[in-house]
Amino acid sequence: PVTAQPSNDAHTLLKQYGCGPIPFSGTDNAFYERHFVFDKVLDKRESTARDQFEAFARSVRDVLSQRWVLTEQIYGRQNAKRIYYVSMEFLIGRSLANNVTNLLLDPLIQDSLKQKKLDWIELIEQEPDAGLGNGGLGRLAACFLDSMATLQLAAMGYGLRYEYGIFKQSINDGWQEETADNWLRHPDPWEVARPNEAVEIKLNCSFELHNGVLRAIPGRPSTMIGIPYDRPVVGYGGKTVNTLRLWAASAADYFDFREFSGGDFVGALAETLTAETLTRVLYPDDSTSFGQALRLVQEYFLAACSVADLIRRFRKHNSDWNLLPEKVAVQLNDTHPALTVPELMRVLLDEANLGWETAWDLTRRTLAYTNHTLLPEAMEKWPVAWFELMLPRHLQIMLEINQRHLDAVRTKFPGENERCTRMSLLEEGSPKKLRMANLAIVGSHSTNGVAALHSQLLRTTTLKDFGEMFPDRFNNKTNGVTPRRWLLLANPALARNITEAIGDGWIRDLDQLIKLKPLAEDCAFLAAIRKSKYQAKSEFANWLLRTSGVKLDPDTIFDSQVKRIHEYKRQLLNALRIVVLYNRLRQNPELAMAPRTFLFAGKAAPAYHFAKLVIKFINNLAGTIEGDPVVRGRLRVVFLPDYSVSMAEHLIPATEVSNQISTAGYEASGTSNMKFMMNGALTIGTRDGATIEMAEAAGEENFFLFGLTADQVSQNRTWYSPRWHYENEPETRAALELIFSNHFSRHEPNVFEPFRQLLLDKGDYYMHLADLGSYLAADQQLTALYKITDAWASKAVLNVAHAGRFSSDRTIAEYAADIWDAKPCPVS
Ligand code: T68
Repeated sequence: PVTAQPSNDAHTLLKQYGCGPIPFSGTDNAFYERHFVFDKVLDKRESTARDQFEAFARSVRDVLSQRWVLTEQIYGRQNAKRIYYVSMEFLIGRSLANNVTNLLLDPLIQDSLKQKKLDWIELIEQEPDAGLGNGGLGRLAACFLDSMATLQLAAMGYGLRYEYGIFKQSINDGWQEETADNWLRHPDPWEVARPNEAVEIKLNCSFELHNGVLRAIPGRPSTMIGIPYDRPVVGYGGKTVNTLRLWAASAADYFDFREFSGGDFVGALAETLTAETLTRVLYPDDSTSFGQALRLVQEYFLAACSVADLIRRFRKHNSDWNLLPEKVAVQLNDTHPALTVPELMRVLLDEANLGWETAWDLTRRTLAYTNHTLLPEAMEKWPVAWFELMLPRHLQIMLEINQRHLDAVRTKFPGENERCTRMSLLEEGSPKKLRMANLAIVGSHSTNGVAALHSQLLRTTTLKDFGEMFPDRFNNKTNGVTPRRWLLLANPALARNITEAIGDGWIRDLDQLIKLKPLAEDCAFLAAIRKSKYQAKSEFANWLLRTSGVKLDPDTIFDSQVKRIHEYKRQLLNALRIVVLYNRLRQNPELAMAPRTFLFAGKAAPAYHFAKLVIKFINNLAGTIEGDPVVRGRLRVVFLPDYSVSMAEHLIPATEVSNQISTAGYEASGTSNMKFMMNGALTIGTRDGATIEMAEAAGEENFFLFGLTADQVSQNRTWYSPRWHYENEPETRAALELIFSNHFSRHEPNVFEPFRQLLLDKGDYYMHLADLGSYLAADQQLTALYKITDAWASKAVLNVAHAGRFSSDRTIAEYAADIWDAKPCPVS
């Protein structure tokens, strides 16, 4: 008979295998070294820098794992109200340093690095940026995750696990080129695949890929599988570890096998291809809606996976469907996940078997919607025919929603047919389309804009009819950014100044920065602030030299504009300012002018030709100035390729002048403006988005505001004549003439002719020329102030002191109180 081993022999039994240098547990080696042996089956001496990063990140993940499990347990046990932030984009960047900071592991890590002779910088640079977003909207979602975890909310992010994030940008001969961002080439140490929690998503058609083009096959229903990949979101202090759940699409196995056994090999393969193609790549267009079918399927996939998952979790702890709005709040990040409305209705009607009235009431009270733009080209509209093909049940539900909605409109505004046409979810025309913004407003209890001006314009102009129909639904939540990543981590020198002066309470409560206010008159503190700025400039210059070979002079003013390239953001206006300054020096080489470095970075959507031409112009401007002995060393223009979260973490702390120069009324909020402010840059900008509120907080005397107001921009523009500026402002004219004379394009004559058309012939829609004069005047004041070093530093301190309001903790606290009705659920 087989006798069981006595249990104390288990140890002896295992011991014979413990033949290497790393014990299974219990020693210091078990923290880091074990990952080479046990995860990778690798001799540490053979490891690459990448292996070392993975092992280190795994060690940090080990530290947080049990709290991660505990967090979910506590939420379950307390049956806490869950917050779901649903977004097609999460622009996370790197996680290693951020997790170490939020876990308060810095001292331990420093020791461990020394002991193991590891270079921290080299280690963290092994991690690719998780670039799962285009710009502000995606980065906001990432800041919100940090704040929700820090504020101990039982929150979760839902998004897509794109295999390729935002494209990599390189510059060739001045032009933008795009390559794929294969960020998951190496195994990602943070993510945890949870195939056991996979969900099934059904479509009423199948797809085939033909030469890279997606073709729908009607009448052949298909099933996709959504597999969750979880990433930890560590709140500051490390108590709460929330989850970002990203869905990956794969083909349903059983469906494949059925096809295989039927002998339809090609059909089965196509099915596999399409399902997996679905989460392959992020759409690289910001502020436009391109209306591609694959994008709509992505959006539905996100909505359907997330609804299935949150309903399963809700049902685990609650049997009464009526509790849904008390236990669940879903925030839709723009209209991209708006199909959550009909999907939740479908579940409540067809799976929970509730009646329409109940289902509708629960849906509306559970969902809330954030709008991020007033640009008409960004408003999503999808052909009705696509829903007929793919999602007929959802179409039926949306048509029923529309009918009831229009009945209500007619009751409130009898006889106003035009109003009904405008407010309908359906846009007549060919093809007939569904308006996702209207769906999101009607299907939720809250619609918010992202800065005071934006919210007001939404309610009174773009969504006026809805503002009148549902006045209580509209509200404002001014954006914010996380001070952990954007100050504590990115700018250690300034963070140290602040902590030495007022303690470290600001890290969780950014309003405490106001305690710095009296120090704006303290010479010693001003000197310290100047010193930390110089240090950040030097570090940025070193980083740039090391990573790209470009050399910067930290004794020049660092003046930055970093953001997606878009006409309304007016990078071209900034370039015109530089051409004017250049002309001044050419005409008068003796002119006293503070030496300056103008930094630009940002990506253009691959199909946005005008934006790409602006990049080309900035690069040619940089080259021409570099080659001109009259201005060399005094003016410098640098376009930094491939802007990313990580680049921003280096550049923002080093910046002294922040350019926020959109045409007033067009930038919903802006968020880099806030990061610059908390890092002690002074802002030169228009009265747009959240910049208005920043200037209000700090006092306009500490800002360099210029240009037309949103009111002036929006009134009928017949008064505006760009030609008038060309004919009557000598500097404007000289700058344009210089461009049109091919001074910046000697080898590519007339390449910048489209600027003439845009600025002079086609009416200059974004009013560059209207604001150029006042921009230059503000610029003059700014450089005059720069010479008085204490006065400059004093304004910088006042800016930092009043940046507290722009913490995403404040924003999230407002969402929690006003929209979600959610309280903290501490994990102790
Ligand atoms: C930005 N929007 C706003 N959109 O432009 C910016 N759009 O003012 C604001 O601060 C920020 O949102 C956060 O509220 C975007 O970034 C997109 O990226 C986008 C992506 C896909 C489709 C449309």
